[in-house]
Amino acid sequence: MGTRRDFIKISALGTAGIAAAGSAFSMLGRSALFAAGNDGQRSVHAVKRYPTYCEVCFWKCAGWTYTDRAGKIRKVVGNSRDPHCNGRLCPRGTGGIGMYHDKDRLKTPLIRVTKNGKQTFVRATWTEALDHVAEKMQEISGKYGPESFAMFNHGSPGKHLGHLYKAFGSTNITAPSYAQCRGPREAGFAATFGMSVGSPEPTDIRDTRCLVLIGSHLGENMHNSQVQEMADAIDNGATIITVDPRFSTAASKSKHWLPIKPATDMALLLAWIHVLIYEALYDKDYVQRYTFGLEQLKEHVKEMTPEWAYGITTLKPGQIRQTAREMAQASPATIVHPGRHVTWYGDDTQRSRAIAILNALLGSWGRRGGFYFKEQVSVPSYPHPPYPKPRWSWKEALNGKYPFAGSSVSNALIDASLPEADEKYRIRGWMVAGTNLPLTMPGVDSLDRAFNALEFITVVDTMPMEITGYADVVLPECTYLERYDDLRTSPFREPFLALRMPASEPLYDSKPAWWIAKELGKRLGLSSYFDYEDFSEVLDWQLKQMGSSLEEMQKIGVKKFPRKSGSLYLSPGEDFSFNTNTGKIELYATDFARQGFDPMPVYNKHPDPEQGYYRLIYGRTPAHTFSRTANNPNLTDIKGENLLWVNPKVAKLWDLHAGDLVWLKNQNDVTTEFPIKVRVTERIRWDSIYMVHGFGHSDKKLSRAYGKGANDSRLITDVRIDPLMGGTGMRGNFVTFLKEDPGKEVKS
Ligand SMILES: Nc1nc2c(c(=O)[nH]1)N[C@H]1C(S)=C(S)[C@@H](COP(=O)(O)OP(=O)(O)OC[C@H]3O[C@@H](n4cnc5c(=O)[nH]c(N)nc54)[C@H](O)[C@@H]3O)O[C@H]1N2
Ligand SMILES: Nc1nc2c(c(=O)[nH]1)N[C@H]1C(S)=C(S)[C@@H](COP(=O)(O)OP(=O)(O)OC[C@H]3O[C@@H](n4cnc5c(=O)[nH]c(N)nc54)[C@H](O)[C@@H]3O)O[C@H]1N2
Ligand code: SF4
Ligand SMILES: [Mo]
Repeated sequence: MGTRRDFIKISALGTAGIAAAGSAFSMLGRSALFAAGNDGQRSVHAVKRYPTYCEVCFWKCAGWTYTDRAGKIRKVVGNSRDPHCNGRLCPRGTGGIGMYHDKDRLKTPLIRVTKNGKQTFVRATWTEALDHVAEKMQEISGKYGPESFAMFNHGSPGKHLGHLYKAFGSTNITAPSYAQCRGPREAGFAATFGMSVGSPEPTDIRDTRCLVLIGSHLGENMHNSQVQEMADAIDNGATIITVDPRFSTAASKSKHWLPIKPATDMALLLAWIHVLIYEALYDKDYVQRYTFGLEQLKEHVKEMTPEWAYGITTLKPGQIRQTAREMAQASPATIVHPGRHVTWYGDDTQRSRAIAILNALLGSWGRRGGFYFKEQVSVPSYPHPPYPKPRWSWKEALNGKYPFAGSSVSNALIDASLPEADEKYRIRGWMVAGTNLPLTMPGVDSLDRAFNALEFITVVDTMPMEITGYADVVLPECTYLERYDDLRTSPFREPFLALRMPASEPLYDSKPAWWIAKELGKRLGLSSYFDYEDFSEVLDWQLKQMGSSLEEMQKIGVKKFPRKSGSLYLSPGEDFSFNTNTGKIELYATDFARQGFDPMPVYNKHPDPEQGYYRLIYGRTPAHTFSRTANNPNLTDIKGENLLWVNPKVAKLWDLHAGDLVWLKNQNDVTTEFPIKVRVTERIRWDSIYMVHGFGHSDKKLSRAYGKGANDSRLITDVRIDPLMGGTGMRGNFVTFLKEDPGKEVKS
């Protein structure tokens, strides 16, 4: 059993720390870092630029980092060759330099110790910290095997540390971008088209004539090129249809806003399918040629008329019919957007299936203005010995649950870390890199219990975020502007590569993840997996295999490659075999049927709030990414806290006024730690309240974010798990208002 792990606020940093090691300079091999910028020389007189790609969100826009004469990073701008951004970064990308300049950054490695019965962190040298991590990894692996280690990651550091984990013998590597984000749509689209959606989504928005957004709030969700393409599509006269209980930015640009009752989207989708089939508006040639199961689907949605859906969604039947007709009119240049954060109500794979089916009926998959066939550059992997074969992985640990999980399920790995987990597949140690689990994972109870049960936790982060408070060892990574990382290769219309290189030496005593992985590898006897001094050697080797070089990429940042997989779209009458059991687009999902799941999506009623409670919904704001930017000095200037959107009717009932501070209590009596300011607005339905996710930080060391706004994650205690792929439905929670601080007695 692990020992109880107190949450340590890093502000309570022990003073008896060990002196920090010398600067990062010598250990990194500076010459390799600065060998080549624009002109190959680092001049103190010239302003210089270095290629990078953004880490503020996972659109990964490529840009240039500019340094001043003293070598200090001054600005980041977009790379005009890059299709992810077309030369323009979003506010978060531009504000990304705030991550580098933030004085609250993690500065040295930290080790948890107990002093006079109290747990605290002491500063450590890298040698001490890495020796300690490697020793614990060996000790725990000696008892339970390397598979007993799980890694939670998001973003670039996970690539390097994941390689270390696989070399060590564990494939229990997971990211919240699956089961807390896009997993259900990947499973739903794969079951339909035999292809998942992936990131960036292959939505051909620039040429679309009708874009349907179902809770997908582009414009607040700032996925760069998608937002730019949407703006162009609007200019070109495309019809936008937005389904959202809130009048989102996208809704304000829409011809039709459908203010749906939350949690009822499935009824709307089925009614739209009904209209397309029963009014014979679907693409007959495409459906006949490419799909399987139209007859079953027709029978299935027979009674699911707009009138039926009206009683569930509160949307007028005329509006449901009209919007279906407009979608059909514009087809195949119609996109029913798959959304991205789709873990809402626990039946999300089936909702995504309904969206996929609509696209199939409209003939938009593989068509201009619908979805294009994406392609990505395949980067050769740097030579290393084969990975050992683990005795078990997250798949076995699932024990038959979530048969359509195409990627590891973070929440299932947390469950596998609990004392009651099957001993055979129990997780004993974690490494967490680039994910702030206390604000990311719903159901904080399980997370707390896992923290207490684990024998060892290492956290690799750039900031003293909440997750670091649970670590035994904290390893400070330098920011993305100060390091090399893997080449960015993402599926797009054309294959592209982008390079990230350091524009400055790492500030303080921080290090890149590739170096951390390599140094741990050395201590674990895995040096043969890290056969290089500097990561730039790996990149150069890979680039040379592809007919480029590090030198070339340092000059251009982004390189385009010719498409090899054929056309972006299906050609008229083309024979095409989809990667499904039937070789067709499956309106009737044969795999789901085989495993005992509904082969066609079914509407199930979700619970409504009790009297006096409102559904908690949340989303994004253009200037922030989750919690990772909440303390960013450039971005807190734009927006420093989240607000609580309350409908005027509700505000009147509760005597709430704009600017009032309230606390929230959920259906399980869990309350927010900090108050949130009320915003009274007609832009939200009366049955829901809304806030932007990522605020309400509880770590005092985050000097700008501490106590600002409310943390939605804390209130998400009722988690509806998707039985097909394990996604955590987070929108079945209800809250009421408290005008007094519920923690007052405890605090005084
Ligand atoms: N309640 C609620 N929960 C959610 C969501 C929601 O909307 N509401 N959204 C869900 C979705 S869609 C997603 S994708 C996930 C996102 O979940 P996360 O990716 O976990 O999001 P963040 O909270 O931003 O955590 C990022 C962490 O990475 C650290 N970090 C930033 N840059 C670096 C770096 O370069 N190196 C290292 N080592 N660390 C770095 C930050 O300091 C921070 O601790 O959350 C999911 N969870
Ligand atoms: N600026 C910014 N942009 C981001 C991010 C960020 O942190 N900041 N994060 C990125 C990531 S990882 C992701 S996954 C995406 C997420 O972005 P999306 O996939 O667009 O967003 P969601 O969080 O799924 O949806 C939020 C919207 O759903 C609405 N909604 C709530 N309940 C319902 C309902 O029952 N039905 C319907 N139809 N709508 C409902 C909300 O009112 C809100 O407008 O954003 C990405 N882009
Ligand atoms: S969309 Fe914005 S935050 Fe995301 S990668 Fe691009 S510039 Fe960075
Ligand atoms: Mo996400």
